[in-house]
Amino acid sequence: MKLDDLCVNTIRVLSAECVEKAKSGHPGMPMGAAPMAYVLWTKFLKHNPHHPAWFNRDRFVLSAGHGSMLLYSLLHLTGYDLPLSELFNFRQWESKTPGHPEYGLTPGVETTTGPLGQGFANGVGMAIAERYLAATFNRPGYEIINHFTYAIVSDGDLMEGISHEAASLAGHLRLGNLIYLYDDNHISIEGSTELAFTEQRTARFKAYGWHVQQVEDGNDLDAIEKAIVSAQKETRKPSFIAVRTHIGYGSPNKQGKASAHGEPLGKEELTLTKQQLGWPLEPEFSVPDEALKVFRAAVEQGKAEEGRWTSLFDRYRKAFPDQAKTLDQWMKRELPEGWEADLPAFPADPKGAATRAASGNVLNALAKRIKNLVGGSADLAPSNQTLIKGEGDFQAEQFGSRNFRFGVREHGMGAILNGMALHGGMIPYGGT
Ligand SMILES: Cc1ncc(C[n+]2csc(CCOP(=O)(O)OP(=O)(O)O)c2C)c(N)n1
Repeated sequence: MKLDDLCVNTIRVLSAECVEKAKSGHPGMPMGAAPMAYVLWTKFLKHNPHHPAWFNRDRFVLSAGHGSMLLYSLLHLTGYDLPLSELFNFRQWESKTPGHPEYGLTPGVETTTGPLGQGFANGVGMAIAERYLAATFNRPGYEIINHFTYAIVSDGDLMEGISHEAASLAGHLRLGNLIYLYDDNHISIEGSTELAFTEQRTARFKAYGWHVQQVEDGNDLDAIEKAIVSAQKETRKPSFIAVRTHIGYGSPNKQGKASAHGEPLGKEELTLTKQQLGWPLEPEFSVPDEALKVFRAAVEQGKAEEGRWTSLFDRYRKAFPDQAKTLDQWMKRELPEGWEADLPAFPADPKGAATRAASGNVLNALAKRIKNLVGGSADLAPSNQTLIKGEGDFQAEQFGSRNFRFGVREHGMGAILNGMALHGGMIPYGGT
């Protein structure tokens, strides 16, 4: 077996075996999306498995959170603190491998996903945070903030309205640092997407202003790689790469069927799958050394990447001490000294003040001192007083401005704000 195929099949079989052991879970999505995940995680993703919180890492969101075994396999294989023993505990109480990925519980999980569409919009928030921080802190020769946000999104993600709102705003803002891979497998729980989801997805994303590509064969690693390279080159549009995959790839009787979606393959079918993929039946949970070596290269690469960044940041610190101090503070989620000094007091008076007016006053008093307090409203700013006075609008090519115009997209706004907060470096707010 070619080394690349060995690596991809390692993800497939390990994921299916852990679902089988748990007697519940979703094997199909990891098996179909394994090739794109392999290419992304071994050839592109900038991350440090031994220091998952490195600030300038690429962010990766598995928006289709039910496919969590895909993420856990990747985290384990690339060297995060997620040993095989945790994978054996998949879906067990108090394990680090719950049915859907949970932020704060498992190293390397950037956001909690499972409610379809949320991760899609969280990723847009992460990309916004990156653009804001880059515009605020980067200086010629000192690109200290410059990472991508990637996600794998599914049919369910694209059906949910929240992703429509977030996609529309991402296109408007020209978030060129956002790259989404669409697991285009034509299947959801009830069966074929023909039942309820027949619009042209690629045309829809083009209309949103995204850079759209299609990979016809989800097992074509070169085509996936080329598509990601050209997505990275398109810096003025978010990228949508529709990758035609097959749910449950490798399973002779379940591939391409809804039955591969949300239940274990079954002992017999797992055996047949291993045979079809040319995988040894024993031992279970085997990770071939050659494959592990490919994945674990991430540890040294990550260390080197972060090392280069740290020395750049050290030089930045010398050249721009004030900015560096501020960024340090923002990264640590600390508030500046005296942040509360200008807070207004509202003496009791019989008539009272409108709460939105009081809110606007407080917000502006805080915003004067807390420069990473940013946000806006879903088209209601004149009424709910969410604008920061004297600041411009955050728009494409004006990424350093603090007033956000979310448009009439409340649901998207909520998840985008969460993504900005999760990214770190910003204190976002939103009003409706
Ligand atoms: C907001 C929301 N609604 C419903 C569900 C339940 N659910 C989980 S997966 C799924 C369908 C998934 O289809 P798809 O996204 O195409 O995933 P695949 O079948 O390819 O694994 C549904 C409806 C959910 N997780 N989130």
